Amino acid sequence: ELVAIPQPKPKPIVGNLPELDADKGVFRFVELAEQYGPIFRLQLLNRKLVVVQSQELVDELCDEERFDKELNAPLRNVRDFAGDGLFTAWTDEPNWQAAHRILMPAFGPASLRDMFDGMADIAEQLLLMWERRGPEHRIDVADDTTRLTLDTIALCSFSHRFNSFYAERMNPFVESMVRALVESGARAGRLPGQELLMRGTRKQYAADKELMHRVADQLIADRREHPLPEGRHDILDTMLTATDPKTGARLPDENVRYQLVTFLIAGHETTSGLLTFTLHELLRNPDVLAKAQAEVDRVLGTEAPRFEHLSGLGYLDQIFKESLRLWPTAPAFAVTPRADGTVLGGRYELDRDDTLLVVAPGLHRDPAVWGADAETFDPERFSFERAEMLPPNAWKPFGNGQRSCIGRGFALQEATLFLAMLLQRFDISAADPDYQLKIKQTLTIKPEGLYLHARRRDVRI
Ligand code: MNH
Repeated sequence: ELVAIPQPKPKPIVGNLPELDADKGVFRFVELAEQYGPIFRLQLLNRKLVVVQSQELVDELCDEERFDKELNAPLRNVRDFAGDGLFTAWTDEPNWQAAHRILMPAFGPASLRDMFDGMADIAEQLLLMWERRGPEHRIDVADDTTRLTLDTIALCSFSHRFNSFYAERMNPFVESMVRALVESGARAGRLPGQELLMRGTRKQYAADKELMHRVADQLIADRREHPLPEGRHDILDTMLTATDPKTGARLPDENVRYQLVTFLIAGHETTSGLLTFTLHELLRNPDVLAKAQAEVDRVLGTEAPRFEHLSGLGYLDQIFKESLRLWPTAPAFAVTPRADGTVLGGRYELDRDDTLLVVAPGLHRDPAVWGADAETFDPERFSFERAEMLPPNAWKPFGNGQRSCIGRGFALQEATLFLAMLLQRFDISAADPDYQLKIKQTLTIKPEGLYLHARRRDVRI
């Protein structure tokens, strides 16, 4: 009853590498599933990968007793600069467990309430800028939301202001980070030894890594020199001073540096991507946009937004969930079997050293769960009644279990607040009505070339 996992015919040396397509990125896996089904094996140079994209099989992979997070090739490269920070640590590393215990509460509900004002502060800056530029200005959505989310994570977790809206160019940290992430992905697809020939690329990468570490070390040094006033706390404080409830130990300084880099990376690329995809969908779905704006008007009216308003914005929450279904901005995560002889779906035998890649854009279009119209953007899929009916592990934009996203609540609060403030004050429209979605992939995915117009509404807040 055991059957072989389907695999495209491999070529000598490169194996199935020619099946991939840098332009299509992770969506190439979704295409390959049409031909090879919801599970297939790829041999990529000297690595092997099992790609899984059906709810039925992913549900098994989410059983943490049987599978653990794996650092697949791009993530191992990211580990070169993000070290044993939460995102790139192995589950059994003591520093992952300690940081997990110390930092989880720091992103819990009580902390999120404290971070509300910081989030509103940065959102206010961006919206004021849009108002001043006027309704004719072509707003570069990905660029401006990246500034928003970078400044927000830095202010809310480290009490540091990057002031990205005052700079012509993208913050140097972001430039280095984006280049280093692209390089991490590219390295995974190069032939052994190929890098040795690429002197310029290696030099740039080394400089980018150095800059990211310098920014993080500077933040730590600043804080040691200038502690927060009595009674104020932030995440950086927690990282530097909190002790692990289990061992009583503090996080080593080097690990704090890696956590800072990790939070700056993980904390803003994905959320700005979420906002950009969501605005793209709102611009092409006028009914959804109108309904969202009506909800904002009903809940906020002309009041300045408060934390208490957020729980009333249920339709906005459905919109973000549906956006993350079609466009999960961290589009894949990897797991590996804990034991030898693990069998998946009762028929596919796995090797202990197999890497199984859960490809969320494929999973999130599984017709058995989402129907034949899986490509249609429809926030009603996440109405309370319908969301309750979804089978387990059908929707995984934040990863799985203990290794799932620590910033989920943070990201959704930030995105909800920003969208609410935007719709309360502005009517938005597409700057290019014929815009065709073009996705740029680093470690995350983000629309490229999306522009909108924002016209101030006649509301006094
Ligand atoms: Mn986030 C892990 C998606 C926002 C910090 N995040 C993950 C994983 C996914 C993910 C998927 C699991 C990766 C894996 O299994 O290899 N994260 C997102 C998305 C958004 C997001 C789609 C926004 C939308 N993440 C954020 C924000 C922060 C953050 C904001 C910081 C404030 N994420 C993390 C960290 C981890 C993580 C840290 C690693 C957690 C762990 O393994 O302990």
